[in-house]
Amino acid sequence: MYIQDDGIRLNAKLDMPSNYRPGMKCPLVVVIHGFTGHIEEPHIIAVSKGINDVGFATLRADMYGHGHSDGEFRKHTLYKWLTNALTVIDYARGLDFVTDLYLCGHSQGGLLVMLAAAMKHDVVKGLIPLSPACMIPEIARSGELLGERFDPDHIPEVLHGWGDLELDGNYARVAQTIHVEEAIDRYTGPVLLIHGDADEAVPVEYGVRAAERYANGRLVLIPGDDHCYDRHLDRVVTEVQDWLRQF
Ligand code: FER
Repeated sequence: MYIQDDGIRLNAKLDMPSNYRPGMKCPLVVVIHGFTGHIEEPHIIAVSKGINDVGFATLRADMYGHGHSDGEFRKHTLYKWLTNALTVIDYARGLDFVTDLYLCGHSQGGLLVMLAAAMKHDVVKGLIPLSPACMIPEIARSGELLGERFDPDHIPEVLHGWGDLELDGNYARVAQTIHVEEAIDRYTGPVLLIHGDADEAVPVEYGVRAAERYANGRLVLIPGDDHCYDRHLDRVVTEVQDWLRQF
């Protein structure tokens, strides 16, 4: 199905709890993928399915320029993703069976849900950033994205890196304006932050620092695991399930 966001179609999948019966009401978790990711990645599916198995619906959505949503990859920015996320959250809140709303996101999607939770702190019951890419704003300001250096005060029209990836320079201009600490301070609800301590894409220190700054944060480190949990995905799913069971 598609969720319309001002003319941009966002590809989304709604999955009901495994024990769902018609007429039942239940909480829902919005689940967002990372940079270059999409809603059918193994770690996104596994986490979503695990959430369904403890009685929560999930709404997975491809953000602008990713998966089967509209928009060009190279033109995506965190602002476009943020307005997408606000639209998806409002869509979820409008579903008649939904009680409480939670947000979960991986990597750039983890950063995104941290920003969205700050903006919607009055309606987001809980937040689950998975290996959140909290360093993006900071490294954009210092002039390094996609593993390549650039002049942060004279951002090129196009950023190149990581093989043949290309990003509009506006990606960096947008990222430079974002202040993660302010977003963290604006969300005081419960937070479960999970990070592999051998993450090759987002240094684990960023996850540790973010979790410690949250007023109500719980940090789970996955020993020896990488950015997409290739070694201990089951452990990640179990941690998410155990945390959600308290609600
Ligand atoms: C970068 C490092 C990490 C970057 C993006 C990411 C655009 C995001 C990673 C992810 O979401 O998995 O330099 O530049």
